[in-house]
Amino acid sequence: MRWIACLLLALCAVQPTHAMAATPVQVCVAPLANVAEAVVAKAGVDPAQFDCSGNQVQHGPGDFMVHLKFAPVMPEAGDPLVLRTTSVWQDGALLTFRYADGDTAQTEFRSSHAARYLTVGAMFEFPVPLRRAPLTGIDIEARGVANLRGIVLGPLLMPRSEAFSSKIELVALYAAFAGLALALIVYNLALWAAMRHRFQLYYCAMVASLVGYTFTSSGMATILFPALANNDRLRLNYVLLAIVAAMALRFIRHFFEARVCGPRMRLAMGLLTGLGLASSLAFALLAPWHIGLLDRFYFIGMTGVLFMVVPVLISARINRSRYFWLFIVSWSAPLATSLMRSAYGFNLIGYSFWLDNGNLIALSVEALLSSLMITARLRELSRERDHALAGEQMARRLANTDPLTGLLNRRSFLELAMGRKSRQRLMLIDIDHFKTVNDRLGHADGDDVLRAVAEAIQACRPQRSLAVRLGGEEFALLIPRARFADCPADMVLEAVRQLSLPQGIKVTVSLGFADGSVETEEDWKRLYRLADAALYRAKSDGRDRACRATDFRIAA
Ligand code: GH3
Ligand code: MG
Ligand code: MG
Repeated sequence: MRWIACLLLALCAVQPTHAMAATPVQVCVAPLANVAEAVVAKAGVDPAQFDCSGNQVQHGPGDFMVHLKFAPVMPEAGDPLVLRTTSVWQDGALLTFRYADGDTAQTEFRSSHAARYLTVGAMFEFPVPLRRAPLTGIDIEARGVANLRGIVLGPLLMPRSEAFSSKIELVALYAAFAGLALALIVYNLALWAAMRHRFQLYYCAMVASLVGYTFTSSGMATILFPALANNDRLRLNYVLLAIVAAMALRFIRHFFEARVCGPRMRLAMGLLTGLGLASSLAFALLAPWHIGLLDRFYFIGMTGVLFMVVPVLISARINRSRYFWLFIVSWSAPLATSLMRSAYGFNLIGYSFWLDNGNLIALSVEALLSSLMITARLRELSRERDHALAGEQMARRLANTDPLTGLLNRRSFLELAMGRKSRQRLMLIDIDHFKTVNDRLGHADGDDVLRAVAEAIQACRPQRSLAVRLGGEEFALLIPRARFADCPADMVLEAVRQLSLPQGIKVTVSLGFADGSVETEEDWKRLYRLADAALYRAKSDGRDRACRATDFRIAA
């Protein structure tokens, strides 16, 4: 969390370094019908007929005369001026540039041939023709204007060199975003291949549609495909952004645990997604017919999709979702920008370039934070896995060993022993008079004696041999033939005699051994019977000794 806080602070500290040397421009508008043609043509506009309040939207759709007011400006030699405005829905415009000496120049623009003037960032960039006198004003006769957010939005008068360097910055921004989006898609597809979480696919679909939206909303679509009229590019914007929102909602639904989004919530999500997509399609197919209403309908749908996040988050909190905070932290930036866009859609806040392109930055912040979160989550998972592995190993060891002595228990000993074809030696080892030991020392110290004897037997155990506590105070060694010489019976007897035990007592063991294979259950039973008989013999011969089964005849 500390690292994330540092990163966010660093991001906030990054400010655009590019200072625009643009001339401040005031926009005055009037419906074209109100402006006498003669006035426009000869002497420029009559200020009395124009609304310079900046509230352009109140005039609704239609044809307009726009007067751009600024202090007279003379371009430097070799660096002519350009006029930049943000692209809006309109059929066309006739720009009249007015100069101090009364000279004028005109530029005609049509939405269907917008590629000529459209530049990266979806801005119209009109070169200002060079004249000897300073530029004093620009009149724009705009026709078929939807006026959803304004008639002439964000006009800037700047030297061409300035416009060029801001274009380079934008290209860098879009290129960085494209790289990030590609990386996100590849990374999430790879994660999906490994983890098969459905939300990873929706995340990829969301990023891909956001790339599509950026392609159209940045103007790139028209720049690369000049046949695409500017108004049609705007239609695509609506549809692609609705798809982004639909995919985001799908992602959110599957991102949280299934209990977070119940059937009613899922139904509401489906309906809102449908409404969002339907409203975008209605706009794309029907505009400019009732374009203001269609636009309003669209923003209502999209805001509905956005606000669906609220009940989801409440439910995630109530249902104690593990991903609640992860979502809040990484998605706050995209949600905040979407909220701003909704406010802009309802004309509650004014236009800003970053409103249009804020989602790129927001997605970058989201990706960065999500990656850190995923790293933290993976670390947690790998720790959980290590714990589980250690637990499993421990459980296996506990299941296979005798808890008191740590030797094999009878079950695992038989599992390991069975199937040994070659000749084996089975030594049965029984502590002498152990009952007396228990009586003298008590059960707890008796246990210590058992542990000490087990350690002595373990120390004598040759390689590839098995040492087992068969039960009570009876132990066994199973030694392969090649190792017989490494473990003579006397060695075991002596090792037990040498033990230093509680209260300085001494114990001895009796040992009976027999040789044979343990390929089958029958073999085992036979070998055990022989060794047990030998043990019995060792006990009856006086204990603290070893006896070999072949040394005497056993009754069958
Ligand atoms: P022998 O020399 O004939 O083998 O005599 P013994 O007393 O060793 O033989 P017996 O089989 O009569 O007694 C075994 C004793 O071992 C009885 C039981 O209380 C004790 N014992 C069995 N399991 C444990 C255990 O886990 N801990 C302790 N402290 N004693 C045990
Ligand atoms: Mg005994
Ligand atoms: Mg016994």
